[in-house]
Amino acid sequence: MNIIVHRLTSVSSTNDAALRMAADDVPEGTVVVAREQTSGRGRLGRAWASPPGDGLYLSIILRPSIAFDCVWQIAFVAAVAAAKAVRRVSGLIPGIKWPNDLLLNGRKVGGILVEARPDAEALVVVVGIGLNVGNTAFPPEIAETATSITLESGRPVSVEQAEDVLVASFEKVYSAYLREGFGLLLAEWREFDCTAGRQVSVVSGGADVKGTAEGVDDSGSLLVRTVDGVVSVSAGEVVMRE
Ligand code: BT5
Repeated sequence: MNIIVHRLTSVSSTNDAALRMAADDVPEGTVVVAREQTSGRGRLGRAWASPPGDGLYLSIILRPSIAFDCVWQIAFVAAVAAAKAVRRVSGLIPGIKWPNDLLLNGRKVGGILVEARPDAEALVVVVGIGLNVGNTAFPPEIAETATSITLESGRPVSVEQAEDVLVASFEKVYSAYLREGFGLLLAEWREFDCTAGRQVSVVSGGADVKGTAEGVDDSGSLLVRTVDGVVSVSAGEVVMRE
């Protein structure tokens, strides 16, 4: 994959910019990085706090030869790549909270938003990754749940350094996934899984599944042992209970 980075000072969302560029036939490996996002997006219409200065906001354009119904695997690829990058720059071992939140010491340090468009020729996938790098404060609504690499590690990591490590990590993990398949990647994902074994409550399509998380199955669904047996959850929000 040939990496070409486009740097923007400010943009609504790097995913929006990347989706627009992808429609113009830019090659796989094109990366959009912005210093700030004015409407950074999370999943399901949620916002991603994206102030200028201390956060990394980037999107990578991919054109993988995979079926549309395997696109969720790319979010797992991104989570493993980002977890390895955070481990490298912080010296700490991050956790992945299903499906793809990145945590340091139980607080959210990064998030992943994968969006796909079935193009006329081939599939286009945009992988958006947000990482809190040097942030020392957060908006009140996430002050209790968010953290940054610097806050947890005490290391003065720059956004540029985090970007370099993250892009290199993504390139490596993504090409291994294309070469070796999803099995190996899932094994790596499981090594970072911080949900397994925990008491969880999963809100999924209006239902609330409570029990012990037992990891993910081969289709990326979360397995929860409830009083009625093991339930497989394909989408939802996990709240970890003490
Ligand atoms: C995510 O959504 O975690 C995906 C975030 C992806 C952001 C990147 S930045 C580059 C690219 N361009 C974009 O526009 N987006 C991507 P979700 O799982 O829905 O989590 C959103 C929730 O995380 C919010 O509702 C808040 O509770 C919390 N949150 C928001 N901003 C945060 C931040 N900077 N750090 C930690 N938590 C945050």
